[in-house]
Amino acid sequence: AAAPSRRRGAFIVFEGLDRSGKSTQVQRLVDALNARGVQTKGARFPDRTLSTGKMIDSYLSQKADLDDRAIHLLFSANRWERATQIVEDLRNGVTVVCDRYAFSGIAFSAIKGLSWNWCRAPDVGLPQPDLVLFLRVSPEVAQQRGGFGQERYETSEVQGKVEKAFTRLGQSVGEEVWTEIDADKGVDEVHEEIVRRVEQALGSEALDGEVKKLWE
Ligand code: FDM
Ligand code: MG
Repeated sequence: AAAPSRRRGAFIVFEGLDRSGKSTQVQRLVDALNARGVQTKGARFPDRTLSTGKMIDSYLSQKADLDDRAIHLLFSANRWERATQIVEDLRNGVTVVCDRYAFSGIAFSAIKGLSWNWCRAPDVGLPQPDLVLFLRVSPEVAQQRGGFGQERYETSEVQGKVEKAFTRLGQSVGEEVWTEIDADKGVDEVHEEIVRRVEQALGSEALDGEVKKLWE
């Protein structure tokens, strides 16, 4: 007799600009899902604890300079360092909620003038998210939430360009995966909206099948 089928976990990715509330919402979602018995783990990229993450951290904190292509490949390698673990968790029925992914990778590099295809290539074949929640915050609300920090990319010029790149990326994965959330609203309201969207994803037939590969 065939083994009883068990649904895999969902791979849920958050993307968004600085001050969009990503980290807060990732934590809220992980807690809410675990509280209702959906076994869930959080993840984030860049993962600064990995070996590639140390170099990325020096670059972001402006302690080191790196060629645009070199840092791009490090960000991608940082995801590949974790990819096997993510797939294993999903297969074991664990839902993974991730703060940033390959979409940030492409957006932040493409705005430097690197070609779209070149930027996408190293991430082709990574685990494909079942759902991407793009937290869209207006510049006015982001401003009210506090000023920029000291890291690279934390300027309104970069954030404006990255926002345009994200919009284009959403079109490349399709609206059944990419969902925009109005992140100007309060934390609780945004959380409720996210939970509604995640419930749909958790009910999807896709979780009866294998984890797909991104852009393949
Ligand atoms: N970032 C993040 C990239 O440039 N490429 C990537 O692949 C990823 C995942 O790193 F400015 C940028 C986006 C952001 C910076 O991210 C650090 P956090 O979320 O603030 O740690
Ligand atoms: Mg940051």
